[in-house]
Amino acid sequence: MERTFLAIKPDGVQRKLVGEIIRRFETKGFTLVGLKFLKVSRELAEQHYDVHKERPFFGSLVEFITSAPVVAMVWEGDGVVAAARKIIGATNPLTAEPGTIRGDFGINIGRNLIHGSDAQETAQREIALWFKDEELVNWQPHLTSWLR
Ligand code: 3AN
Repeated sequence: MERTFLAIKPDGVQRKLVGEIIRRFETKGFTLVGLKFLKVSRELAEQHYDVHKERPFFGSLVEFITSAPVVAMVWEGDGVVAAARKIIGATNPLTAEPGTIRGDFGINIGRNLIHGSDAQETAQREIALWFKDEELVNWQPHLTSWLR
């Protein structure tokens, strides 16, 4: 079953948007299989954002993600990687569509509330980086047959 990695960034936690953000994935019908609240180490931040290490904003990105706690999550469901990116919206909250998380709650590209894996391979890499196997729960909600 397809899985994606999502992280509510420090701004989402500070602004008390954790419940609102989780609600959007829950009510859409995806299944939560991993969840933790943590202060990110510099090492984890640098590994997570490795693809951006040559970009001018890499330093501030690492500073920001390590500055305060985040909510790390793994969600499961058919097509969850692409669907979560749609629910999240475009990278720049100013141009993200209304109705998306970033479109509804953000104005600043450096404070865009949530991270979501951009492809299935990235999701596998990020899930393995953030979660141990035993921290992920293999389960199916009983209401599955009403959704699919
Ligand atoms: P997304 O999070 O939509 O996949 P990426 O992967 O292009 O976007 O960028 C990763 C993170 O880097 C973004 N979530 C954002 O916080 C930050 N970022 C991207 N572009 C910029 C930029 N031009 N200035 C500052 N921060 C940026």
